[in-house]
Amino acid sequence: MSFNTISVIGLGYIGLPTAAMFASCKKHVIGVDVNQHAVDTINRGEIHIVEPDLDKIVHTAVTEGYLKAVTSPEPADAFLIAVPTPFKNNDSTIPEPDLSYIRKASEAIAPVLKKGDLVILESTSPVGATEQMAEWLAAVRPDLSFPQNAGENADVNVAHCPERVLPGHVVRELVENDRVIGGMTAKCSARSVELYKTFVQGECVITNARTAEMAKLTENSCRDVQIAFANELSIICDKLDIDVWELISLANRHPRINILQPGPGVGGHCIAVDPWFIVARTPKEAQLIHTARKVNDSKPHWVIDKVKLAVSEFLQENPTKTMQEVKIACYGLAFKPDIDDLRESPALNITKSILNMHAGTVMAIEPNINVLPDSLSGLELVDFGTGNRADIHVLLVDHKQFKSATLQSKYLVDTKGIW
Ligand code: SAJ
Repeated sequence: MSFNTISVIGLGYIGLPTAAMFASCKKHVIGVDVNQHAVDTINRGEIHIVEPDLDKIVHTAVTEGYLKAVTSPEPADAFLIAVPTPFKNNDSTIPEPDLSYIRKASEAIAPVLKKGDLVILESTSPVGATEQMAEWLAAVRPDLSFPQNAGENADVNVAHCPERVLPGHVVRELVENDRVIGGMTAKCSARSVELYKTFVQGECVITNARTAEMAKLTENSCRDVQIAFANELSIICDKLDIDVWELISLANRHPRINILQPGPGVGGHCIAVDPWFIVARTPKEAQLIHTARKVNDSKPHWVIDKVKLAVSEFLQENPTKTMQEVKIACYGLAFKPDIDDLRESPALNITKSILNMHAGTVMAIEPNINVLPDSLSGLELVDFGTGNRADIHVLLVDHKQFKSATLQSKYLVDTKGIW
């Protein structure tokens, strides 16, 4: 049976591009989101997120009638769940995954499920979440059979197929990346491959649901551990008066060494979050992964201490100046270079801390945004030339505009090593 109508639950950074890709292949796509503003925006043929090339694809899909957005699920042949999996809001030292969005989404689609449907969990999830989702579906629909009880004969097939696309390159990577397909049975996997082959040109590699869940967590934990290694090196080198950037470029000349780049900390929704899903599940065993998280989370504090030191050195060497007269410029607010995404950004958090602790003027230079978020009231958004006239300079993101500029100052905290 082919897939004529596909429903995507959660129209955010992953769900919307995925829905748009299916629609661009002339599939009828029903996007579902609880956010009325997002639904209205999409139905006008516009987008509510920033992702290169996505606006045109969504506009065409909506205009041609292949994509529509709604707030409550309608029948379809396949359902892809792409909702957030944040942390639970408790005081635990190890943050625990919150599956309530997945639960709500599965309980919302359950009433419209029919025999032959496929349900795919795309959200990054702790090991066991797909089996849990199948239980939630079965609890609402005792009249249908599911893989956990009926195996290959299930009425509804269930799989985990994690998204692995890089923000800023989503449209290309959705098509080109290999896809891990973790069906609860072989038939669930085969049906999922058939679905993704609508637009995926990469290889669809089959495994089981638990391994697929762990594969996604492993990829992001691997990157987190590697960045932690670079961040720890930068702190060691600072103490030993060695240029960490030169050191890494020398070490990387070894044919089997590829050290990543230090920075102000690790941001975004993925690398700084997903390793906790492993640590929360296996706290005794996940020692290295846990330590890497702590190393990366502590890097912003180290940067702030460096800024404090630069301010006190400046005041010592300029005794006529008062603290109120010292101007600090922070270069970059986004969570990584050449994007406008400020969510979970170490650069933003460091700038906020500097703003809170410093009595004088704090300026931000962020070429990718025009308006500052409300939480930064008191901060001045200025151009590069104005920032240049500050007393203390804090480079937080290696945006291309900063890389092509030069800045020389005795009072420079350069977390990306470009000046
Ligand atoms: N960073 C460094 N040093 C580096 C590389 C990155 O400090 O050498 C920092 C960045 O500045 C940023 C953070 O790490 O703050 C994360 O950036 P990123 O580019 O490594 O990753 P994300 O969060 O944009 O996307 C990741 C990707 N995962 C991997 O590369 C293994 C992407 O493929 C995933 O789909 C995405 O997470 C996700 O959704 O899980």
